[in-house]
Amino acid sequence: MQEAAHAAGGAWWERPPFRIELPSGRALDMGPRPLVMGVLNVTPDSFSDGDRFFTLTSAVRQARDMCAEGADIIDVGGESTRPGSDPVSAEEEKNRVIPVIEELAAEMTALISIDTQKAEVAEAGLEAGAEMINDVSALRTDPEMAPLAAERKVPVVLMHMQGRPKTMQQNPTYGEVVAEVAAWLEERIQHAAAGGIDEGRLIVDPGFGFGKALEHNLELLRRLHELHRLGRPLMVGPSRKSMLGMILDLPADERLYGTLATVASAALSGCHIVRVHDVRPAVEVVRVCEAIRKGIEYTND
Ligand code: 9MG
Repeated sequence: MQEAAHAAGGAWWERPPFRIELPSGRALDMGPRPLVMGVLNVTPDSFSDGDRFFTLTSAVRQARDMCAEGADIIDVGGESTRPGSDPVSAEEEKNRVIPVIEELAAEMTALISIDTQKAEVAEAGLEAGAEMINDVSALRTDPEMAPLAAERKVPVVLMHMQGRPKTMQQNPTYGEVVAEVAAWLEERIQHAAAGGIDEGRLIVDPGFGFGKALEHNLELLRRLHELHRLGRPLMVGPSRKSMLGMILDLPADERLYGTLATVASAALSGCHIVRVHDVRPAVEVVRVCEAIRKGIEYTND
């Protein structure tokens, strides 16, 4: 009965369980509750005063804080994907993220994810200790990404984006946004599988804010459970995004409460991973959502 409900798009509160084994022997266990992924942007506008050591120590400190607050995964990225942003070279991206990943891998129990669209950066990240790839281009930017992920047998996040970061917010257009995002993600799943990646290692993400107007983001969030039909774990990254700024008329650093409303909605819709800047509040929201979903006996999962 439950399976039939998922096949039909799922009852909105259900979360189909998934477990992805990692080459290290660990596993991403996405059954009991949504995992919380902390955002670690190692970009000039996030820490740097021009001094690489300052950036490294600040980034490592922030990652430690996020782990202490309960992050399950730290997503380390060295290239901004904000609307209007320009790409950076693989060399520069590696210079930013690899020293950070090396430090974190030596001391951290949280899983490290590398947020990049470039196989060269992903490979260096995996060598440095990352165990997961978050590719916002869903393997479209670099043809070497699929063979790398296939060979390394790591989980890969395939995120939906209409257009490219430089221009994606200029005039996003959809007929039926949920159906189109689902069909696009299905095509990327097939592409990844054809490239040799085990389907069981794929995670899908509707890509809030990536080539979407406010109405598209809201509809995707409201109908998130329908993406369970894809048969893969669902990740979301609504944290501090402009959709919240549009609703609340607040700058990015004042969108915490708005972010938490979206985290609660996604958690109650059965999503598997929430990508956030503010880890502790998200961990608390997720725990309360689980208590609502399952009852008090499950709150310590
Ligand atoms: C890197 N990055 C920024 N926003 C994101 C989102 O919504 N999802 C994923 N997977 N990555 C994101």
